[in-house]
Amino acid sequence: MQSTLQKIEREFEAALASAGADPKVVDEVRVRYLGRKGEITGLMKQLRELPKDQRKEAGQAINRLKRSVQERLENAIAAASSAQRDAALAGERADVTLPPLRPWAGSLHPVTQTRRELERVFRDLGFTIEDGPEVEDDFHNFQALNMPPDHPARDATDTFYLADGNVLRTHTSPVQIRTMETRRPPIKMICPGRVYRRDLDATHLPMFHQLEALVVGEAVSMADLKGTLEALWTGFYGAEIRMRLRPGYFPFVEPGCEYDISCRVCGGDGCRVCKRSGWIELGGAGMVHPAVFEAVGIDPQRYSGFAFGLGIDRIAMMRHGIDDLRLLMENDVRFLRQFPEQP
Ligand code: FA5
Repeated sequence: MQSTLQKIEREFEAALASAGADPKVVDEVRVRYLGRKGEITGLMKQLRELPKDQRKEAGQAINRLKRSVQERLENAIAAASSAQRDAALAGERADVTLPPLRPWAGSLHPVTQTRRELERVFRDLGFTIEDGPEVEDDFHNFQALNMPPDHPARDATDTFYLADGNVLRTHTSPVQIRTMETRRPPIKMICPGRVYRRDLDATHLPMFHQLEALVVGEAVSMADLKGTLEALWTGFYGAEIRMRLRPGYFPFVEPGCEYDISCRVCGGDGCRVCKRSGWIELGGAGMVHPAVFEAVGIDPQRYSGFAFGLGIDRIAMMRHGIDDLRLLMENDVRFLRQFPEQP
């Protein structure tokens, strides 16, 4: 029996040594020696076959071997699992010198960027910024702007009518009326905002953005209008920009005009963007019509004023070289990420 025990012990030691630090193999060794059908467990069963006088001594020897094997297995299992944990931790070690992943920060919509830039120029010129409702009544959107119900100019803008007779405002000009109803001259204000028309193609949106400017005071003249427009566009685009006025008709101004700036793409020589003319049309303008002053109770004998409007989306389009306005309202982030200017 003694030599059998020595042989098992030697084999166990060899098996444990070759298991190394692999917890799975160490456990296989445990099963082979101490499992239900293991070699040391089997020795206990063989005790019964020994002569009675040898059983006690052999039993004690087997138990000694069993305890020693158990102890060495526990140590080996602990060492193997701590080696495994160390290896896992080494694999997960963070390199604190690596640059951090930058989260993608949102940015302002190109129309908002353009609106804010325009507002900055107007603030520098001393204008206040006003607001008005997008659902407007007929009086403010049309009548007070010298467009009575049968006026043909109403057909020029395709209007969204609401069931209660109100409209989605077709321009920002009604804010001129609302401002003059509540404030007396001198007035020097702008109103940027959303407007709506039944339009949709590459240069026309059903919802777009306009900016209205109104200046009212004593002896305000057409020269003031031209000077203000020049200050605005050179402030916005730079000193090399040239501007011109052309006659134009809007019922709420007299005289009325449209204004162009020299094409920024070709510098005025003529190209595809300006349709070979060298000029880009930006909006309408003119001297406030006496009928408008009368509608809001301002004396047209004493006061005069000018107003102009512009399309913010069209300016954003030119500024960023966008060839289809519809891209601006689709809100596809792949498009918007190309204009990453931060607030
Ligand atoms: C007007 O709306 C006048 N209220 C402007 C005005 C104000 C004239 C004060 C005189 C005094 P108009 O319909 O031309 O004018 O529009 C002004 C600008 O809005 C246009 O030059 C263009 O840049 C822009 N615009 C017009 N329709 C659309 C549209 N569907 N989508 C995008 N931009 C548009």
